[in-house]
Amino acid sequence: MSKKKDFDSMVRKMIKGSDVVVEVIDARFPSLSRAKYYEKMVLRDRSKKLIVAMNKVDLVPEPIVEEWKLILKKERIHVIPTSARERLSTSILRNSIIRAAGKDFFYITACFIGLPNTGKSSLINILKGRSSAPVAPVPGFTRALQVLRITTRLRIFDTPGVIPLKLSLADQILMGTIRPEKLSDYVKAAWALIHRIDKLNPDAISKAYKIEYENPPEFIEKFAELRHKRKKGGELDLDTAAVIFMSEHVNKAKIPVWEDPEEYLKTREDVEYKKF
Ligand SMILES: Nc1nc2c(ncn2[C@@H]2O[C@H](COP(=O)(O)OP(=O)(O)O)[C@@H](O)[C@H]2O)c(=O)[nH]1
Ligand SMILES: [Mg+2]
Repeated sequence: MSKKKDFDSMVRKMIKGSDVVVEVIDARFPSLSRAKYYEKMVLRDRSKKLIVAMNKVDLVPEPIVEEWKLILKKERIHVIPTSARERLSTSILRNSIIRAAGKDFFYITACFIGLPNTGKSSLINILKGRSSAPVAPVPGFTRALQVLRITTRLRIFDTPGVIPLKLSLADQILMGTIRPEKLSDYVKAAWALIHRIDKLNPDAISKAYKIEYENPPEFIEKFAELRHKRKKGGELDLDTAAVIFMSEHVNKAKIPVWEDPEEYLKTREDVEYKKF
């Protein structure tokens, strides 16, 4: 079986065994990072509750977070904006899980699902109170199934991230669901990422790096120069520059970029997340 199929069946099993499913999405990309296919699976089953933690709100201006919260509320999604990094609303999240399960349950089982790198393990670690779920800037680090006892009543499953089929390569790099070093053509991948970010927020890259550019190839060249990345012969080492640029985006969130709620409302379509 392929890795994706393994992950998919594991996630399905965990959803089946849980009373509450917490989907962790990235507050910068609330629509792109939703795994609607699993949301639907949870919402279809009346015995289960869905909570969406919109994590990494520290990376997005508050009014944007508020707009997204309203949009998702209208789509009947119960959203809790959180930041594992700044420990924002993590106790609200814990209480919501317990409340969602209802008072009929003494033991509550919850699972955390979502794309790689959205902060599932980080949030669980905070709920637990000490480091237990491995946290990694490396997407896909959480491999094996992990069950963690949060309180005597609450057990949580941490899951590896599962990537919807329809996500483009540019969106995967954008959201950090793949490791830049694993890509085959660094420079082309970096161009695709720059193009994607330019579409979302045209000034973000030039502001973050203080580099003016007309197009992605020009940016990577100037970035290589800025960072003194050269091959032995003296020519610019664009491959190294491209990997550094992508890694700084994925691991350090160096570029302030997010999905525009207004744009989403204009172009919204019901994206189907297919089974693998
Ligand atoms: N800025 C920011 N980074 C976060 C937040 N939560 C997690 N991260 C970072 O995102 C990366 C992935 O986190 P991890 O918990 O391993 O994600 P998982 O793959 O969903 O389990 C790590 O580098 C974390 O430090 C947050 O609220 N804000
Ligand atoms: Mg994890």
